[in-house]
Amino acid sequence: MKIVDAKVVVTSPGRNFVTLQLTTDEGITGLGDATLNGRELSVVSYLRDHVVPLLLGTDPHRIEDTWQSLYRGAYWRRGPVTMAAIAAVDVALWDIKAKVAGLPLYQLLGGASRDRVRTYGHANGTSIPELFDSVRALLEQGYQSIRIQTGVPGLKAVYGVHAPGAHAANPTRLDQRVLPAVEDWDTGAYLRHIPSVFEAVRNEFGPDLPLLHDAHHRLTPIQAARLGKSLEPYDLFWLEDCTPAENQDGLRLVREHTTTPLAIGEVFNTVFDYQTLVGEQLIDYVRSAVTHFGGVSPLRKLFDYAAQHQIKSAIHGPEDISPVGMAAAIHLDLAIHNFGIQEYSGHTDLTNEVFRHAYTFSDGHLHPGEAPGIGVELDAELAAAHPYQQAYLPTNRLQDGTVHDW
Ligand code: KDG
Ligand code: MG
Repeated sequence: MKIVDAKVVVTSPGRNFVTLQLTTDEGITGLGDATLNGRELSVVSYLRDHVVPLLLGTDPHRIEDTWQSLYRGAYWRRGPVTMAAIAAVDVALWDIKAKVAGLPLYQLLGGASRDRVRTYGHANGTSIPELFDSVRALLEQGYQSIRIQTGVPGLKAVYGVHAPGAHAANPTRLDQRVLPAVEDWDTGAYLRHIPSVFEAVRNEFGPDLPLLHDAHHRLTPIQAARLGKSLEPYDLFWLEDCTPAENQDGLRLVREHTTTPLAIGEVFNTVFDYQTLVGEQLIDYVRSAVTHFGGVSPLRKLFDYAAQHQIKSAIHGPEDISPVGMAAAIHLDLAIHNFGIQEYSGHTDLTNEVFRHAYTFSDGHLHPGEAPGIGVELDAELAAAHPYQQAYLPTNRLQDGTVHDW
């Protein structure tokens, strides 16, 4: 079997998605997600200009060999653009292999280790009453674990809670340019406010509901240690990205001071980013996405490494992972032993029409479905009717104007 065609499809049914579609000489197609939020076209070029010419004529069954040749052969290793491009190839090849076998991908990964995949959803509110309404809406949708993000008094916009007009999907327009929205930040105000939010949520929803929180890389290790400690009475499922993740050594200090479980890694793209964190058991959950970590093949290896240190999976699953990336994640979630939880925000109806998928959500859980492959079909016409729209993630500044981590 040979790869005879490789298309890179960019579509924006509400937000941008980049998809690689490989076709074999036997007419079998495979899809892979290469979406890198806010930097989408860099991955499109990497794939179209540098990877597609290497793939044409090769055997789609040689997944590991293709992965190694794209990773090692480029000489320039790692980084989000490279690893998103390689991820799309890896997932598209797994999709083809599983379709040839006539099996859903999870069967090729060892079969199901559980009946269904537990998820968490996002509750956001500028105020406590608004946050409670958001939690109630998620509970009605069936979610059984909930991430809590709130506004902070004195700040106009906080990660996960956007003031009207400040959302990433509605960036500020200046002349003809599209510019990122600029949000404001005050670490002291945040640290003083967040424990009272969790106290209020526990008082309202009781002790049993698993609660998560994402600090989005905004704290120093000592600030993160203080936050983890102050949240201990509220028994969090995890505190996520409490400090900029590339400073692996900083997590030792956080770990020494708090028993709040820690989740890290959505911006990581290789196992090397986790060496200290996993090797010294400084975290409890690894957060990388199939889409940004080079695909199913290397993420499976990371999870096996993490398992040796009693660390569980928690694949990144915001709206900017396409249904193709989400499907690949759900197959992996079902198959591995050390599954922790899957982030799941769902997609708009239009996105689900562009990417028709076999995976289903009910009762707070996902299942990948039984369709051969990853179980996603791309509607190319509908995708073409919604072309790329330039968009940026917001940026973040302290009140004196200094740029801060977003
Ligand atoms: O593109 C950036 C988003 O994926 C990120 O802000 C989402 O932190 C995130 C999360 O935990 O889902
Ligand atoms: Mg996050």
